[in-house]
Amino acid sequence: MKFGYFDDRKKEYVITRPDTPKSWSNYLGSTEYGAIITNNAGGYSFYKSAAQGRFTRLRFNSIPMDQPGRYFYIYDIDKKDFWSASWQPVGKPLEKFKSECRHGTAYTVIRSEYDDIVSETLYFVPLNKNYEYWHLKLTNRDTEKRKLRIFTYVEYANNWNIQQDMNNLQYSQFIIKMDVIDNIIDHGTNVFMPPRPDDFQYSDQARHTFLALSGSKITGFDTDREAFLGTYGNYSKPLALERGFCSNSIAVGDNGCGVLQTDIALNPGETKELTVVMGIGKAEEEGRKALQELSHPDKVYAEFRKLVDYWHNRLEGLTAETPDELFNSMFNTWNPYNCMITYSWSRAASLVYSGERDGLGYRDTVQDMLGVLHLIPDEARERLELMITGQTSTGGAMPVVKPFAHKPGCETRPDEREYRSDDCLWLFNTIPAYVKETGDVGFYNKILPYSDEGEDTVFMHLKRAIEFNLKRSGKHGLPCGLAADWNDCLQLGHDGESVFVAFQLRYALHTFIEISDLLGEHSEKQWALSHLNNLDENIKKYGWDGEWFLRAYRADGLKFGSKENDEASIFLNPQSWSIISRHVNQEEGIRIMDTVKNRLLTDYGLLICDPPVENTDPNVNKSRVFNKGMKENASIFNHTQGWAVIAEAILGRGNIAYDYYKRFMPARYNDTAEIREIEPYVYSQFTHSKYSPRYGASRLPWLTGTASWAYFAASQYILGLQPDYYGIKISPCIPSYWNKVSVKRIFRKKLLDITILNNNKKECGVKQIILNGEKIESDFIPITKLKETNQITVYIE
Ligand code: IFM
Repeated sequence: MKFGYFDDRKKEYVITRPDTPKSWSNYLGSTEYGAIITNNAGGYSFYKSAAQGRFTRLRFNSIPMDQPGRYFYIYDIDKKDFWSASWQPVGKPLEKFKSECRHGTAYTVIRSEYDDIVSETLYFVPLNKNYEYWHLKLTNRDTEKRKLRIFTYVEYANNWNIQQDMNNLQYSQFIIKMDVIDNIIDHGTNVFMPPRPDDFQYSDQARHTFLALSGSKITGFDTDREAFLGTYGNYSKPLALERGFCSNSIAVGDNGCGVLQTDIALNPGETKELTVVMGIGKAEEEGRKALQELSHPDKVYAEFRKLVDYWHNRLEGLTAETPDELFNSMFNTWNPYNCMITYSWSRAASLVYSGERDGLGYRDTVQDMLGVLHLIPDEARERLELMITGQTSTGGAMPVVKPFAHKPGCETRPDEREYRSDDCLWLFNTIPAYVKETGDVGFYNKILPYSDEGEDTVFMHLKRAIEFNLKRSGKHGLPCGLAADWNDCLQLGHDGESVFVAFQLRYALHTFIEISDLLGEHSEKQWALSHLNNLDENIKKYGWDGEWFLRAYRADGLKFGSKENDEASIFLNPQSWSIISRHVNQEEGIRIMDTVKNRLLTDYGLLICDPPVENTDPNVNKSRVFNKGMKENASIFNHTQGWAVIAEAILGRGNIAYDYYKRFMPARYNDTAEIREIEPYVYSQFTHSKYSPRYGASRLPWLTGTASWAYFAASQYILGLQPDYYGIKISPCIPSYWNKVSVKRIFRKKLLDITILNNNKKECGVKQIILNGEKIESDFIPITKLKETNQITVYIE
């Protein structure tokens, strides 16, 4: 069943009916001022942090999943009927209420029609502002004049700290103080306390937000939640709407809300517009200023245009036209946009990440960056430096880095038991990718502090990451498991050993050798080479299980991911990474990936492991806490799918690589949205596998490492565009039935207009490249040969 479609020209996903199987959401704003909005106008807003800067409420895990939000209630004064400008929360019968939601790049438009009144609400955060607009346009399609009364609604947090607001009611219900100053609502918490601008995390300081309305005269207000909704009312039936007017309540203590009431009369065919502005600061200061900036509706449209141009220009940096339209929708808009949102909010703000996490998880963040480097290289460099300074002088990483609180050189070093074995090794994927994208080779020599003490060049930071894992190697000479090794559930113990991390370490050594060559660091190269040879020996001796690679060892020798295990006897990651790390040769790789196909493939992608864990001691594999077929317990864990695509592409099997890519591509499920349930335009953490009664349903949309790896796999391996230090390699690995692909890529400010021709229906192998009329001898184009604009034709064998 279909609930919407991709409008590629506008870069929008259009939801044509509002009763989607789950709330389908979008994000507004920036890393300064962020917001979530759903197709029914549910959601919440936050400043800097979704955990400690949350100033509006959403009640998590409720029915519906997305309430409350940013609502307009519309009341017909003569008929005494009311509805909302989004289908929910009032929820009029769908035979009478028509609604369409357009989720775009950092904006959402909800258009509805009920009883001859058309409403269209545009929600967005203007660029570089700490406030959001809700712009409402009302049109009367009736033959009679209509007298309408409009009410805004937002519910405020009592404390910007989500935990305090949601749980510590005996305290938080007594610190809110609402006010209305010059018709602007002031939402204050802890207002008698001094503000502490340099200590964002301190929750008991004075904070203010404002809510103002422009374009229509205010005729009433409510700031006390119960006064508006009624003690026994609810969002679908607020007391004030049943009565027809507000009570001008001022909440001091208990719970606050932002309701401004305004009357609008519309002649037949007439349209009127009004704008709400809600943001950070005091009503009489920032509120007044924001209102002044909103002199005319044209101002809103001008800001909106700027926002759309900003986002669309960003996304223009890499686009493709392939024979698969759904690939194009994902690749040109939704996947990079998904990467940007994940980069911005890590795992902290969604309808399921409810703010209990804060800051940037080390491994997740470093991986997330892979998806945005080409879009925002300067911003990404800053973030990369932040993460590098989250590495301690031991070479290991702080598990979480908080951008608003991080003090390099002064952070407490984590306890040995807290280090994850894989964290710093992700730097070997992201740092070279940054340097190759930008050509900023000097970055390797940049000196950055460690989180606790000391400093080093980026090159030496990388060396220390390797040393960290070498030093923490176990009995078999493989890296220790430590607190976790990407898979949070395997209980390897500190001294257990991870074969997956061994492949990461191999990848790190291999990459370090490449960088040493680049920098002319010969002794470092020799150092890395001897460790690489040693590691290869150990992997060969102890990592192989006969038909596939083991997943790990516990310190007492217990194996994970072995034919000796009745459950979870094979894991996907060590197989794909044996190829990514170049440990195995082509022939071995093909054998391994054939085994993967036989053992792990399902309709919706590859299982993370098989069979599921049902009897294994949870002290060995904690994924047993999950029902089988979910999360780390034999689900289709989407984060891992990109690695399998990359592995197949390295092996040159374009048909299989693309088949795997498509199986977890969200857009593929647009027509069966009732099965996938979540948004068909964004990636998710996992899909229920055949072991679950919900086979095919996906969960945890938006904030996931799946986004960056899917994008990286598509751009660097399927389309085969691999930036390098002194040029770019173009080596596609595509399905044989793709005869022509066009790609536009901005690379170091130069436009590459690429046509890939596959007349012989092959899967890979570049026969010839013609660059601006000149024949290139290999699949590598040196930067020196590139002009401002370049016509490139790539002929597949
Ligand atoms: O690698 C982790 C990630 O850090 C958080 N989500 C689950 C993944 C696998 O356990």
